[in-house]
Amino acid sequence: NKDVEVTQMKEKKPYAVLKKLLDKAPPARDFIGALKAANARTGFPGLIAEVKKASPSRGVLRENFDPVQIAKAYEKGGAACLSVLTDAKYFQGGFENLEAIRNSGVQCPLLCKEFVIDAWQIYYARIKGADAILLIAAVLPDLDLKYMTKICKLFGMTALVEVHDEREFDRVIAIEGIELIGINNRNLETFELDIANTKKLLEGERGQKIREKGITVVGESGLFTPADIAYVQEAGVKAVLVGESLVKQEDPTAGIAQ
Ligand code: IGP
Repeated sequence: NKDVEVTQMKEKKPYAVLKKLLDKAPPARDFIGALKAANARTGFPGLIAEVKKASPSRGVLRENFDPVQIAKAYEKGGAACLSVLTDAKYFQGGFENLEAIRNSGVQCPLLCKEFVIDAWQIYYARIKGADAILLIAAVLPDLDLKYMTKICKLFGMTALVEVHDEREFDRVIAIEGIELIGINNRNLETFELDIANTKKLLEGERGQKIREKGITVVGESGLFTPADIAYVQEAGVKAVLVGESLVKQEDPTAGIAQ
C-alpha cells in the first residue's frame, strides 16, 4: 500500500470536526435500491456510469472533461447510479468533482471511487456527498473490510466490495453484512482485461451462495458492447460498472442502451 497516496490527507480534519459535518450532511441515497429498481424496470443490469478523466492503463480518456456535464448526461441517458473517481494520482480525479456533482441537482446515488486504506476517507466521502464507497479486497485485510463495512452502515452508505479472483471472492462472501460485490474484470497489477472473469467467479457454488445470501453483484470493467453486457448478465450480475466506453464518446450517453 505504500504508493497509495491518500489524496485528501492534505486537508485532514480531526474526527470530532468530521463528526459535526457528518451530522449536518443530507442522508445517503439508496444505491442498491436504485440498481435493483433499474434492473426490474428495464430487464437490463442497473447501470453505474463512471465519471473518469484518465486511467493508468489508458491515459487521458477525455480532453474536454467536465464532470458535472458528464454526470448530467449519464443521468438523462438512464444511468441508475454514478461512479466518480476521486483519486487524483492515478485517475486525475478529485473530491471537488464528487462535491460538484452532488450539488448540481443530479439525483442518482453516487459511488466514491477512492483507494480506501483508512476509515477517515469514508467519513470524508460521506461529507462530500457520497452514497456509496469502493472497498478493494486486494488492498484491505478481512478485519478492515468488516470494520469499514460497519462504518458504512452506520452512515447509511453502501460498500461496494471489489474482488478480482476466487480467493478474494471467498474471503468476502464469508464476511457477514456485505450486500454489494463488484467483480473486476481488470487485474489491477497487470491491467489485463478479461470479461470471462465475471462468469468464472459466479459459476457453481459461489454463484449459489451469492443467490442464497441475496448479494447484488456488479460486473466491472472492460464492458463496451451490448453483447458484453448480455454476457455478464447471463453470468448472473444485476448491475454493471462502465467507464471508458461511455466517457470516451463525444455524447457520453451514446453507449447507453436502456
Ligand atoms: C470501469 P472501464 O473499463 O469501463 O473503464 O472500467 C471501472 O470498472 C474501473 O474504472 C475500475 C476501477 C477500480 C478504477 C474498477 N475498479 C478500482 C479504480 C479503482
